[in-house]
Amino acid sequence: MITLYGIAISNYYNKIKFALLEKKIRFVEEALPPSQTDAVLKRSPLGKIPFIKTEEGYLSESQAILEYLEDAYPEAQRLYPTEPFERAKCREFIQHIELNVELIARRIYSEAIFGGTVSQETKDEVKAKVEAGLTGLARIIRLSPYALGDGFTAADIVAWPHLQLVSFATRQIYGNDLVAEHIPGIADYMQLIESRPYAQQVAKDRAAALEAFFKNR
Ligand SMILES: N[C@@H](CCC(=O)N[C@@H](CS)C(=O)NCC(=O)O)C(=O)O
Repeated sequence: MITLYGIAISNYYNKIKFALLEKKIRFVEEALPPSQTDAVLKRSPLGKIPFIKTEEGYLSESQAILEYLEDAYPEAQRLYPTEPFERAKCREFIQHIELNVELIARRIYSEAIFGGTVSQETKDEVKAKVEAGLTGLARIIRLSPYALGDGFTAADIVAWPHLQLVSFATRQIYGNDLVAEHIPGIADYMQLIESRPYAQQVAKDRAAALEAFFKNR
C-alpha cells in the first residue's frame, strides 16, 4: 500500500493524488507540510512534498513518483503511451510545462496566494518568461480533446493542476489569466478534465484543504 505525504493545497501533491486515483492504486494520505526537520529530510532530500512510502522505501520528486507508479503497477490504467516516440513526446510536454511555465510562475505565488509581497521587477520578469513558456505550450498542446490527442495521459494529469494554479496566480497579479490569453480553447479543456470524477474528488479535497489552511493562519 502506498502512503502519499503532503498537503492537498499543493499542485504537485494533487498531480500524484490524481494519478493514483485514475490508476486505481490503493493509497492512504498522510497530511504533512513541507518541512526542514530531520525526520522529513530523510524521506525527501529538500523537505518538499509530495513524497510517497512504498514497500521498498521513500520516493520524492513528483515526476519520479509518476513514472514509478507507471512501472510498478503494470496492470493499472496506463498513463504513458507505450510507443517510444509518443512516450518521449509525453515526457517532453510534462518537462516543458513544469520547467518553463509552473516553475517560473511559482515566483509570484507568495503574493498571489499567501499574502506576501513580490517586487515589481520580479513580476515583470515572471510575466515575460511565463508568456514565453505558454507560447511554447500552445505549440505542443493539442486539445483534441486531451492535451496530447484522443487519449487521457500523464500530460493531462500534470497539465490540469499546474495550469489551474498558474491561471489563478496570473489573474491575481496581472489582472488577467495569462493561460487563457495564450492558449485558445484551454477553458473547454479544463472543463473536460474537471468532468472526470477523480478530478472532482481532488478539487473538492483541495478546496477543503485551502479553507482549513487559511482558517488556521
Ligand atoms: N520538483 C518537485 C516540486 C515539489 C514542490 O515544489 N513542492 C512544494 C509544495 S507545492 C514544496 O514542497 N515547497 C516547499 C519548499 O520548496 O521548501 C516535485 O515535482 O515534486
